[in-house]
Amino acid sequence: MPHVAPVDSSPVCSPAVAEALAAGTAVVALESTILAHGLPAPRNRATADELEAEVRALGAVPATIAVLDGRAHVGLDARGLDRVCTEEIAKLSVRDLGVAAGLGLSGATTVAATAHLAAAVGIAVFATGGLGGVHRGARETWDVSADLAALATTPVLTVCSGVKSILDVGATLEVLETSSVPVLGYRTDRFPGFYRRDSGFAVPWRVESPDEAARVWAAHTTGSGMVLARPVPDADELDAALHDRLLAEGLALVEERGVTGKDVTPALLEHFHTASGGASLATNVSLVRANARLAARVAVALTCSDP
Ligand code: PSU
Ligand code: MN
Repeated sequence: MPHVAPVDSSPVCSPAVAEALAAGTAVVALESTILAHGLPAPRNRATADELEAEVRALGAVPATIAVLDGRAHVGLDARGLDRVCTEEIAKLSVRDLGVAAGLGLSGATTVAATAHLAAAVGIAVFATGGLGGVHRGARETWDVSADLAALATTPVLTVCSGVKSILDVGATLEVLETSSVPVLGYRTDRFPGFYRRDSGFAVPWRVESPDEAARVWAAHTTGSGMVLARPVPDADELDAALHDRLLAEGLALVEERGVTGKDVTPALLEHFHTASGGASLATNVSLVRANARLAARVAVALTCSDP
């Protein structure tokens, strides 16, 4: 006899997303940690709307993903977006989804958790800002984002602007290779470094169009995810000297305050945003919007290539 009432932890799709999936219309998953823990209020709420509008304008349906009161939602309404952007909610990676469901908690989903939930309902394309990865000093701290493990086992194409230089970029690319996750540069040979167009590392492959990316994704059948890395638009790249100063300060701050674990990324982001007088925020919003557009174009190309 079970002593515990069953908990329904399956994700629920919004009517628009459910309809699009049933009809085979293009759908793009959007992440919520970037809204709840990556961007300050009230800019986060405006960005949430802008991202969804970018996707819709290109003929795809946006599906922002988060957990509300224990239930994973794929596609949020205005009220859901309000909650993600204003409430003090948890940051949920894949391992936390069952905890949130069991305890009835709300939380924003990371790249890992968003990709997991997207794949669970049959969404193949996902747009975000930056991936989590191998942190500097991981040799001692073992701090390697669960985003990398999720990409290894979750068949979702993630459109992003690479990883921040707050991470060990070379080690992150090595783990992606070990995990059999292909990395494609979008019209670039260089792996982007989020605020900067070039992280200093090369990408193994390059595609020139959404169509080419869609063809590669359609031919990728090994079960892992794929990264489509699009650098921030030229005009919005953060100044190199400013970037290097913020990075050095941010890393020192985290060390000094003893910030660890899942609080490291939000703490560094907040330092960038406050200490750059809004410049890093403009870069951040610009690149996520560009990634949402590219993801929408790839999702649409994928529906056109369906037999
Ligand atoms: N990198 C960014 N912005 C972000 C994140 C990463 O440039 O907002 C967020 C994403 O949600 C990512 C998560 O999935 O941080 C990774 O966190 P951690 O390093 O704790 O795994
Ligand atoms: Mn971590």
